[in-house]
Amino acid sequence: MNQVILTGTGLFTPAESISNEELVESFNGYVEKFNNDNAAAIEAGEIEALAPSSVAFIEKASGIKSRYVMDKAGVLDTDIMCPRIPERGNDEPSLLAEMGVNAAKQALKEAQLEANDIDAVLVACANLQRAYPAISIEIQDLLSIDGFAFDMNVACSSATFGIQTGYDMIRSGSAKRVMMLNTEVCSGHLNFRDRDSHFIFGDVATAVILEDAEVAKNKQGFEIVDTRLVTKFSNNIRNNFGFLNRTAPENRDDDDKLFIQEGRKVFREVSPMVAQLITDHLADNNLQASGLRRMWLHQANRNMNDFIAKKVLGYDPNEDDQPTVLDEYANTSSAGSIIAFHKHKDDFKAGEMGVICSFGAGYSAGSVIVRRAG
Ligand code: CO8
Repeated sequence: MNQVILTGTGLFTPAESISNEELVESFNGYVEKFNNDNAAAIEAGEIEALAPSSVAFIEKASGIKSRYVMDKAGVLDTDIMCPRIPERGNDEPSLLAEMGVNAAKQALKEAQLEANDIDAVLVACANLQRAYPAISIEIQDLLSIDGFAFDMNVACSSATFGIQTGYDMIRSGSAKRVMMLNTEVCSGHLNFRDRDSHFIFGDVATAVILEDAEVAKNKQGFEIVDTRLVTKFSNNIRNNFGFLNRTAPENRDDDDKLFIQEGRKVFREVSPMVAQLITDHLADNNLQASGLRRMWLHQANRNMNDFIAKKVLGYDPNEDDQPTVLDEYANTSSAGSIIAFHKHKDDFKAGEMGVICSFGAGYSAGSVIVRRAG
């Protein structure tokens, strides 16, 4: 089997950011208007009054303080509460492809490669903007890459599933150099009128380059020691958006055509599942948790990550053990663990080890053990 090395990462961060204060002010403006407009029906007990959101709740329950978005004005406008992103012509680069190319260029630079050195492109994300042609094939075209490309969706776990797919392709010899991208406009699938979830997500794109170690130019990358994936069906995180929606027009705009979840249940069920996955994965590789320099966890919830890291490491983790980026970026679905890795990997010394771990809808979770080369 060929040895695989991760030689570059890239991050595209949107220009606009929304603070919790701004988001809550907008949400509460909508609530006030809704309750005023429906005062008689609320008084008569026909509909329930909406409750306001709170900055203190959001920060305590999730750790999120702000999120980047592709369109701030549309999200904050109480008459719209959705990003407004004008449709582009078929001859123009699509939004996701453009974001992906931005992240890709940064990753290529770190890997010391030109785009045409790559022979496979994977887009692995939760929110693909169209059915076909694949966003990855469009990115392949925009970067003039030969070879092949395909999209895959494993919701928030897509990055580790994408890394394992690239790793397997390189190990088996079907590709030498794989670019894996996570392009997320989560704001397009978020119900900004839902108090339980309006604060959760943000937009971003990340990129990772995987190479056969024999051809890698950047010798300071991270060797992929092993990968492991797990899935278990659950309806607790669900989005029923899809091509069959038009066949039932009476339900086409219902809330379940956007992100919905039973957040408490997700927290309770997924946290132990992920801790067990990492613990078993380390043990099966004859590794101890004490040998880990860092864990780059999926960025959904601060308390969830503290629980998982404590369970694996056996002590309360600090920011160096388990860095947080969700305070600034919120939950960016598939990209979260890769943002954390991108921003917090350069201080690693040769031989030091870490785990990249993502988890989310499906349920799905993935663990990637890496060791700094060089
Ligand atoms: N402001 C004030 N109070 C609130 C608010 C609010 N905004 N929202 C809820 N409350 C209240 C509730 O009404 C409740 O009140 P009471 O106790 O009186 O009933 C109280 O606060 C507590 O509510 P919860 O139990 O819901 O709060 P939690 O402490 O569980 O926190 C979280 C909610 C933050 C959502 C938490 O449960 C969580 O983070 N869970 C894990 C979620 C998670 O990791 N999900 C993974 C999703 S990622 C994925 O895979 C999907 C990918 C698809 C991407 C789609 C892009 C859009």
